[in-house]
Amino acid sequence: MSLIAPKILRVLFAAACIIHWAGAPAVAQSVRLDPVVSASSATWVAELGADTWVMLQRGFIHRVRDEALEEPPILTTTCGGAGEAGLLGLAISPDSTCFYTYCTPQLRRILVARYTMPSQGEPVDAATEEVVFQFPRRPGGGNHNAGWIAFGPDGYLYIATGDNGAFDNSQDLTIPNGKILRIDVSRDDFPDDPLRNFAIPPDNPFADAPGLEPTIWHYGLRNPWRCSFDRETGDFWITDVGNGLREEINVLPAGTPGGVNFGWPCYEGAIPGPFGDDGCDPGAAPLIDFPHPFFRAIIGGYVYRGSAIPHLYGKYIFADLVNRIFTLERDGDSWKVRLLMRTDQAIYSISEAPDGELYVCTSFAAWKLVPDPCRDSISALLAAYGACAGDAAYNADADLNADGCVNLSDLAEALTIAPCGE
Ligand SMILES: [Ca+2]
Ligand SMILES: [Ca+2]
Ligand SMILES: [Ca+2]
Repeated sequence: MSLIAPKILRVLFAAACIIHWAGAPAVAQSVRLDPVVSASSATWVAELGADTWVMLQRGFIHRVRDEALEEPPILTTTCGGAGEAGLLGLAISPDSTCFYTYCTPQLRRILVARYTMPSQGEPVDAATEEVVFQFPRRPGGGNHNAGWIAFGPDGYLYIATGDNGAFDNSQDLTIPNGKILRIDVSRDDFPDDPLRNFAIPPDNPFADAPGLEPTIWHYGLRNPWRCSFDRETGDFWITDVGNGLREEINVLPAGTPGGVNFGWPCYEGAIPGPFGDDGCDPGAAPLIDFPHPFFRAIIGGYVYRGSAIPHLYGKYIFADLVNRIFTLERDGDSWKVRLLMRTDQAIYSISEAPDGELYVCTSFAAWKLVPDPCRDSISALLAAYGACAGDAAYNADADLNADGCVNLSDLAEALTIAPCGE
């Protein structure tokens, strides 16, 4: 992997301004991706106090130091991989005393492991690793491993698993593959089973169903690679990567009971699945689905609850693998999708900082989504160009040198605003 100077990356990723405005208050409208670190195949960025961690698919977690991956890694695991396998998910416990990883050892198993949180600046003590849940990958190929894990508002650990390339797994309620799982990591209901070290929440839909997999919360998913809880409302956003026709976004209002069937493989998005839909449980229709080839693989994100980019507040931010980030917002009874920006690297993952700001992992770097005041200033300047005080088009916010007219001298001022002037 070549190290690309952050400044060059910044130019490569100059964001598209999505809304032109004139005479509007100075509210951040434009965004860009600010480089955090060059890193190939990063799958997650986590912020822990003053530390930033970047998790790599090939099995490592590094701290970021001076805009580089600090060596050695703070954690080296034996379950790195490539393609859709490897170290895929990371969750911090609500009390920040430990963290959890999701990975695919030798492509034979799915492993959720727990580690004690290190002190700031210290490496992870690998000897603290504990198996939380380990179960077989199903035969079918190396793909569709999903891998998102997070604690829900109810304190339970949610685990998104894929169908492992064998479609029928998703409707098979005796196995944990192709599902959203939900477990209580504070207790062990299986003292005789070293591969199940958790308890079953009593309201899991199959908690007491003989022969069925009690960890299942929802099912009928193909490859729910990235999901999230809205930190303000508790709504549960689940994206499912499609087969060859549709990419889908689902949302469940907070408090929705378990047992939702998302339809795969009877349905791919809102249309019949690869074997048709005869005799299928209609299940839950997606909130929205996107056809191929307009979309390639959906990368689920978050409802933005940060403060740096006010106009994104409350909008769901998500991506397509092939180079675009979008917003989704409610518009009366329907939902409106807008292009937020394009990138020139594949987008792998979006993660959320404790303050609600968002990180984005692409093929060769990790980034933070930030406002772009330079682009906002230039947009305002163009809209008011040539206007002087008293003219209808005049905008004092665009008159950056406050001489009463918006002209080239203001452009010179605008170019001193970060990041234009860097
Ligand atoms: Ca056990
Ligand atoms: Ca579905
Ligand atoms: Ca001026």
